[in-house]
Amino acid sequence: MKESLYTASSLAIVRGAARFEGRVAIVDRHGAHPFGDLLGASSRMANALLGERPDLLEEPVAFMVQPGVDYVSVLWGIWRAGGIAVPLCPEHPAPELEHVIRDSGARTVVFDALFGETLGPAAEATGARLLPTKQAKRGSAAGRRRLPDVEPFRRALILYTSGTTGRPKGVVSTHGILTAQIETLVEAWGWTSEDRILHALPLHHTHGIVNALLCALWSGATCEMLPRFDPAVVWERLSSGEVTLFMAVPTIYVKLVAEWENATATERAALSRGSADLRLMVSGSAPLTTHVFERWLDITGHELLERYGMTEIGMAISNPLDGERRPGYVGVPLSGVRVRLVDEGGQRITGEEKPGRIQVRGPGLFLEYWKRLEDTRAAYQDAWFDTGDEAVVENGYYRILGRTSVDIIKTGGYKVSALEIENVLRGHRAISDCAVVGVPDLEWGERVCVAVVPASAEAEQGALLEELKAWAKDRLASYKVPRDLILVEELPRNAMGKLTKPEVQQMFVSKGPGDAGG
Ligand code: MLC
Ligand code: AMP
Repeated sequence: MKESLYTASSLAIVRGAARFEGRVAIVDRHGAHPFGDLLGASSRMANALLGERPDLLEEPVAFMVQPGVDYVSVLWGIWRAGGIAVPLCPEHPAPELEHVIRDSGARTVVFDALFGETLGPAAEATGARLLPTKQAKRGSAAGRRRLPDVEPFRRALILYTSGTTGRPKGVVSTHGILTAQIETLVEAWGWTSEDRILHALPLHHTHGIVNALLCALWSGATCEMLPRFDPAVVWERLSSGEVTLFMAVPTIYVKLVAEWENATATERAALSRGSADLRLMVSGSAPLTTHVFERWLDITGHELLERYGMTEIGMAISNPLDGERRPGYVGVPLSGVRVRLVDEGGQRITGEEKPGRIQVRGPGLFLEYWKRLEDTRAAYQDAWFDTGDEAVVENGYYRILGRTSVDIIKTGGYKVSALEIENVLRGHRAISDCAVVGVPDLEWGERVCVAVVPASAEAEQGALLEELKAWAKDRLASYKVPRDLILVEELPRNAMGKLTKPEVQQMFVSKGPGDAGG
């Protein structure tokens, strides 16, 4: 009886967890939680979501839950009830949250009580029902029922990601797609139930959800979840001798290097010694500079394993677990993933050393952009997904050259759309026109910067930047907020009248980082 209610599941990841019932799945600020607890909690959660219904039948359910055991219980609870999980970022302002809830069509938002104020306006605007995690954890008044069969082809997850146009789009994966993505990584990076990963990544993106959390759960490993990234805490845990795996974006490694450099000689020695024992450290989501690769090697003795991926495709190209990890390169296609380069006309490029756009095929590719058939179709050439990234193959390894679109910016590992930011900024009364660009930055990869044609000749650069920052923060995720501003009389355009963003980027490069007054 207990078996069928708590552990029997058509979902591979949940079924697999039953094999590890007594092992620790999650370590969070409340302590250690075995897989058996996750099975029980997610079953109750599923019952609470179902109420009298037998199956949520792919109803999207949003959730805003702190990193830790409850996050997984809610995620699995939604899946076990037959719903589609839509994670929300607790740091997003109301308009971003409202967009995700409205666009996904989620009618229920499971939330931790401390996020009540954050969620209030978006829930009110969309009419979504707020279900406290605490209440959902108790299960359903209707009692426990047999949970529905959820086949691999059913939709599982919607992750919101910025594209070149409009607001962020929902990238939909099925259970089968997630399984393919996970199995590829578990095999490539040698995950076992003896692993323990230190998790300090956001839980509304694929890097934190699939690569770090779901791979650990799939393998019967332990996932130690920090409430947020804090360099001192991460160093303390990395050097504890308890962790075997770590995954992060390059900005995190830059911040960890800075933290180490600020420590005393004795502290540095202890941090370096302690972290040398990890089995594997991975970098991805943005380019890792050879400088950071070398610094990390000096400090920890680890050659960071750099890999390349995207929300729509999962991970596609990776340096090897065993074998040469070449700095500045992302390695070779992962098992089961097909990768090709095409030229501007979409023709396949053969042979090495000719740059082209990366296209990908394989069982880990997303199903669709949520309710955007045209966008989904446009993302493919034949059955190949076009990433919009350019690369070249040199001596067998892929090297990423950058994006084809200047309107996509990667900052701190987050992808943001310049056009989305411009649309919001143009709503400010002091702005007549503006151009948002990503400017190379040693810490953030790229910095979001804006050239502004002011509405009034009296506008003052520094004051306007501060005003715009405060204003944008209420409307956009903080990583989309411009960090620097230049006032211009007009934006640079070519003979056709088209905005020339490289020229805007150059203005900021020439000016250098720092305050907006320069
Ligand atoms: C924050 N700040 C920034 C910034 N973000 N400044 C410039 N550019 C940015 N992008 C500023 C804040 O305003 C604040 O300034 C200070 O930095 C600290 O802010 P914070 O929010 O506390 O920063 P921190 O927690 O240190 O965040 C840094 C980070 C975070 C690197 C931990 O950006 C992060 O978690 N990034 C990971 C994103 C990710 O998971 N991407 C994967 C997408 S999936 P002040 O002045 O107020 O102190 C994908 C596919 C794949 O890409 O291949 O994986
Ligand atoms: P996202 O849309 O947030 O999933 O981000 C995916 C994008 O991140 C890719 O299209 C690349 O532009 C970038 N990216 C991921 N990994 C790497 C890497 N190792 N090097 C360079 N860019 C990367």
